[in-house]
Amino acid sequence: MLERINGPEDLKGLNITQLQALAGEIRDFLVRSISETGGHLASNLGVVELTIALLQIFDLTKDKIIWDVGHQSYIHKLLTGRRDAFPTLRQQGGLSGFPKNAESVYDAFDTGHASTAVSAALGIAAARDINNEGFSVIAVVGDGSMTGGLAYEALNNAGQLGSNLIVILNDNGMSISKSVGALSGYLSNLRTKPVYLKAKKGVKGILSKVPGIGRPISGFLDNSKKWLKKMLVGGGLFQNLGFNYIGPLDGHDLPGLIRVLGRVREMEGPILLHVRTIKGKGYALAETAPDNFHGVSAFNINTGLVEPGNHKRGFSDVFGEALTNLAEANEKLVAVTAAMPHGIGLMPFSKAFPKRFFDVGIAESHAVTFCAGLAKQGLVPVFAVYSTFLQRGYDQLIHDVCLQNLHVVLAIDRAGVVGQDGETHQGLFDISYLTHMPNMRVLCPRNGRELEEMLKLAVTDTSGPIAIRYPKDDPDALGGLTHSPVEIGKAERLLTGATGVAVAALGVMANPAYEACTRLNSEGYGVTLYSVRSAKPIDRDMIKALSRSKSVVTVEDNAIRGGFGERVIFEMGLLGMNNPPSVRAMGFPDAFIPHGRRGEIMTEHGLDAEGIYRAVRTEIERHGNK
Ligand SMILES: Cc1ncc(C[n+]2csc(CCOP(=O)(O)OP(=O)(O)O)c2C)c(N)n1
Repeated sequence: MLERINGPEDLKGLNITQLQALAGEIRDFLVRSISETGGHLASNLGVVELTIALLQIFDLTKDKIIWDVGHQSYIHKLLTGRRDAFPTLRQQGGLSGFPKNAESVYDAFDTGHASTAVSAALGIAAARDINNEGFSVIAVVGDGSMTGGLAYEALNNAGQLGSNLIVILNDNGMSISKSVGALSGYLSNLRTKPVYLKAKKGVKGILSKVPGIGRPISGFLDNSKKWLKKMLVGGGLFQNLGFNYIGPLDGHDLPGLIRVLGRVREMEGPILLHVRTIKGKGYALAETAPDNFHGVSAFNINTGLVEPGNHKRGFSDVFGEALTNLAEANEKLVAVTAAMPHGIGLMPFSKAFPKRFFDVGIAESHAVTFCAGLAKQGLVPVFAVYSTFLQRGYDQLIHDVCLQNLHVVLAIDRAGVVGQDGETHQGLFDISYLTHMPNMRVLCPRNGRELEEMLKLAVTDTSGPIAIRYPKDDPDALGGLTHSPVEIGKAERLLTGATGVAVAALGVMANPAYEACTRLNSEGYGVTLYSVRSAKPIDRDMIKALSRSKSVVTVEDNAIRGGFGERVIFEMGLLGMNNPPSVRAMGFPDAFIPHGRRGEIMTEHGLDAEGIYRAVRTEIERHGNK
């Protein structure tokens, strides 16, 4: 049946039995397809029925569904004409793993970061009202994403505006790991509570108190009192925010979902439909270990094991082990994550020091200010966070951390190109958004050993905030090459050549740059290479030395705008020289970088050894250095 679905209109004629069979086919398809390409499996297996029901009831030529985070939008993609593209999922030029306007008219809003859907949906609904248009707007939000403050700002505003808006809370009790916090406790109470309405006089009575509920609801109540009565119990939090709470509903009961959504479509005002789902539903291995199947590399369907070669020890592992070791000797050291204990490498720490470990939920802004509070009282908080998600903490870093010069340590993982998650997840802006903050220091290790040293420095140097940024890459690159002890504000000169062309490469970019420059030097050129470990403070001796060259090549895995290269140009400019060197800044252009493998993207932008070799050689040919 799946092969006959080429757009949402093809679903409309199917009866319940056919739709249920389709759900089974979709699960088979997803498991098979994702086992080959990798991707977000468990979240999608949980929303098969919900997606079918949504596409059955709503008219996507006008109605808008906004998938929070968007990692669970695979079925939506599958049923809106993109089935054949699944073998290309998350590959360069292929199907994106997240909703993309540019990919399909059925993708109403681009997402990737958590907790944005209600805000976006409310904005769309408010515009619809001003424009006198008529369509439904549905935000589908997971319980994990409901731990993000932005979601509550939106609920609060929605309750006030009273616009027609449907929020579907997809509650599987899981974020990537188990959902955390008091709100998750609240939801789990709602979820497990037997649902009766004995105490309430009548559903109509309740609804009539909710502003914006009109005739259509009364009509359907007469027909469906029984099930609705059951579902209107509880949800006090959402009711108090001005939402009409309905649920909890079994998210795998397709007829039930279709029936309720059909009614909900006719209701007025903000509605919160609470749907219980099972993450990983239908694939036993994912049901029992949904966290392992949240985002997976290619795996063996029978064993669930990742294909050999797909799991390598990374910087996150080095960080996690090093931090745990440091915490043995320093009882003030505490670790903070915003819902990413596995990905960020904090599992060993959380087991060794459960009392000094905080998972604050998907709440990066809060995490930063929480760390400021911890630091204020003399603890040494290490907030381990992906570069892209720390963007959420920009103001908190300035206002709560840097302004008071608090000793907060940021361990910024997934810096640079992340790869297959695409635009929303690339860590290409951290150098730009951190280095202009007064008091902030930013270190960039070239390999795992430098990361260990930097971490030790960062937790012991109490003079202010300090960030260490590292990518999803091999921490053992150029393992044989020894390095001098790391110093804050100092670069390391790896190669010394004639004064013509000098290369300054930031963090891990020093590895391909080293390969490129040793090749050039073996060809008889004399290129100087700096491994730049400190993006801020920048090494002024290095700047002076660079300024004596004819040409400087900077290499970074950050956006060039506001990045390291721009900084080198600026610092050399400050020296006020008559004949400053020309500068070629290599890095990422002023554009969003789509998904693909990290290596492929680096190559495409000339940021591998070959690309750097060619760029430096061009400079040599232009300026002479033989
Ligand atoms: C701001 C932000 N922080 C962290 C993440 C990483 N992340 C992706 S999905 C996810 C868990 C989402 O849980 P939930 O919303 O319940 O969806 P589920 O996968 O359980 O369906 C997290 C933490 C993110 N996408 N955005």
